[in-house]
Amino acid sequence: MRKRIFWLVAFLGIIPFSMFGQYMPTDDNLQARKEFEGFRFGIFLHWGIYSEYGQGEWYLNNGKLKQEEYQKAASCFYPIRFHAKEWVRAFKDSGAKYITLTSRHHDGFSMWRTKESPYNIVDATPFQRDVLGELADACEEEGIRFHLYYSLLDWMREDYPLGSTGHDTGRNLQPNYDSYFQFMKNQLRELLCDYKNVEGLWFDGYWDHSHDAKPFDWRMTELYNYIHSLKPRCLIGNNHHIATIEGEDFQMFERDLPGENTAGFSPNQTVSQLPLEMCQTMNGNWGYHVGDLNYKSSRELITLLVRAASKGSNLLLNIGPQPNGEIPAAALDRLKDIGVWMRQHGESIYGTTRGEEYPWGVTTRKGDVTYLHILKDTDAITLTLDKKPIFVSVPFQYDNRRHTLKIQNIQQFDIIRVELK
Ligand code: FHN
Repeated sequence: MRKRIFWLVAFLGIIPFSMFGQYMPTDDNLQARKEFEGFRFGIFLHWGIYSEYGQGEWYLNNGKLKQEEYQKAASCFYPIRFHAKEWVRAFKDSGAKYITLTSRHHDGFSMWRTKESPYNIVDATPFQRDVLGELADACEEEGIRFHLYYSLLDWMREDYPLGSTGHDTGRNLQPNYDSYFQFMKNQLRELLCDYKNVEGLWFDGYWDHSHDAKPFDWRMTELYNYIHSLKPRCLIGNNHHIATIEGEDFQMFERDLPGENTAGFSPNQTVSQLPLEMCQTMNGNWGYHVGDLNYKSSRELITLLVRAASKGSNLLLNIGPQPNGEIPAAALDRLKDIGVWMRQHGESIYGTTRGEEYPWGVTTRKGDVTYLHILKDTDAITLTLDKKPIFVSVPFQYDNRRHTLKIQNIQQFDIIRVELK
């Protein structure tokens, strides 16, 4: 009987669904998701003491370095050319609407003034400046949304239970997930409470325990609940390469468009109804790599942005800033080109919903408007529409009987606006 009354009350909506252990995003959170979805373009920043080695952010692991040697890089981290405002203005001019900065990567180095570890940018470097705080302020001033990357795995801490990476750093392992979990909670509280404009958290490293003989319990839902209790509108995403976990607010895909698996990270990743984001590097590395000048062209990056939007996804485009505090010139050039394009064609990207893929390219949508992005070399296209067009931005023919729209004399990279009745 008691059970029946419980279900009746629940059915009438008197008991919040959270009592069933299900995450109920607040209105604020849903609004933040909607805005995030509309942004379509963000900048990912992998910056830390690893940048000094110029070998990418995995150098501690890949170089089989001992932690005492590796962390000496902190004592000479002095990015004399770092100007948060200049960075953020360059990102804003590119048309990006948010940034995601590595607050702490797998090497465990914190890019803010944390009380939880002396291994941080203020206490361990001669620079002594809270670069995360400076970037947070610059974003606030420029109206750019501020998100943070946070590594769940740690190659330095003794209490982190060893996973599949970071075996050679020479630490005296004393695995204790309770203590490590508390450390993460304390750090995340600092990030959310001391920096008021942190609107999103991007977790990474979950996969470090995917091959454990005994399944590892990261206690993600507990962590997510804690974060949402501190800041209900904070958007949480996790680069775990699996289906979304209860409590997440957006879903990300590494080096692949949602539903694709060319990079091999997403064989089991189904596409959810949450806002989507794909991340990709401008060259081949996330962190600064002195030997990697293999940058994708501006045209390739714009095409990726268009294809992401057509899948209903944001593009989080990565840059690995240099140890001297400069954004690599090749990255700045591409940002400028993307900015020029976005100023002209941004309406076909921002605030759009997913479209379709065709042999000649893709579409994006906004209400009754469809944008045709011609991505391949084509002379003419024919498209079947479900409604009659009332406006097409180029000369066209419409067959009323077959409901087909024919457009000729087109060129690669044209964007055609089609408005339906
Ligand atoms: O190991 C990290 C890597 O360094 C980088 O941060 C990327 C970004 O998506 N995520 C991890 C690899 O999956």
